[in-house]
Amino acid sequence: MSEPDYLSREATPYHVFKNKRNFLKKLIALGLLPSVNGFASESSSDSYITDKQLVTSYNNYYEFSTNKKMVKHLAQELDTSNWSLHIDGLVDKPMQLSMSDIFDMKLIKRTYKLRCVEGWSAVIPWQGILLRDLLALARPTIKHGFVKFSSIYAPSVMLGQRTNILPWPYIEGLRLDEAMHPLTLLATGMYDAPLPKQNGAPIRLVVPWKYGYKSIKAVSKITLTDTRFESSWMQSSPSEYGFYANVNPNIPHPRWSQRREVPLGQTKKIKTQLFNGYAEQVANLYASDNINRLY
Ligand SMILES: Nc1nc2c(c(=O)[nH]1)N[C@H]1C(S)=C(S)[C@@H](COP(=O)(O)O)O[C@H]1N2
Ligand SMILES: [Mo]
Repeated sequence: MSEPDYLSREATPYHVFKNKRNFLKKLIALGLLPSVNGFASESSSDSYITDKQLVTSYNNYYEFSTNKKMVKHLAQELDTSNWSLHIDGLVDKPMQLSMSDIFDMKLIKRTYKLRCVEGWSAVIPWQGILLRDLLALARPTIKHGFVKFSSIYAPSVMLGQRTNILPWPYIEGLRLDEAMHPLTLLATGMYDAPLPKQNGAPIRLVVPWKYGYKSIKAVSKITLTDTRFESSWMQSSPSEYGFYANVNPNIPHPRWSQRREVPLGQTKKIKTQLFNGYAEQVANLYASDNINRLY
């Protein structure tokens, strides 16, 4: 990935953002809007939801293009009807689920900040299911281990998959305890609507304390395993992208600092927080690890 141009063209001038923020604050005070929940230690000035228009038109989705603004046009070609999500590996009940099976599960809403390793972030209201609820259905036979996620492989429409910019399909992974954490979502929607194709329809992972590349789009397979494996980004750039990829302002990317980030739609950088602001909820996962080594 490359460091971005900090969104110069689509950035909202700061005074526009400020007025909007004050307006939202008034609505919240009047009880007309819920306050943003889900990120514990963000200051209230950062707790605003990013414009849907920005979140749906500035996308990383290398299967389609490395040009963030082209993705929303190209991604419409993917046929997401008749989707099946396979769960296999070290489980009692391997299964193949349709999207209607998923929609029969308990759907929840969560507003999370997504922090891309490139240095931008967005606050997004998601809908979806808890990954732990899905894994419980398949009944893992291991207590410790790893969960491997694969995106769909469809080079006839995913033109990026005809290039070797990344090994395909896009693979990501979590440790089993991270996958079972109650913050970890499989999202089927955003902004109270079905997930747009450019954002990973029909179903994508959302892990808010990790860099955005862990939040794999268009998931078609979930495999439980007792051995760690390499994600697509680890295979393509092992010195730049790790398995854990926890948001950590103290560990610079080899080519840029991770101390700050630009919220989409703003021009002013804000401080990047350890675990993207979710330390209170997730730090215990890493109690026995050196988090400044864990990457
Ligand atoms: N399959 C797949 N998933 C992916 C990517 C990708 O290229 N392919 N990019 C990742 C990166 S780098 C980021 S920052 C987020 C962006 O999600 P968004 O477009 O919904 O904001 O998706 C992640 N998931
Ligand atoms: Mo990213």
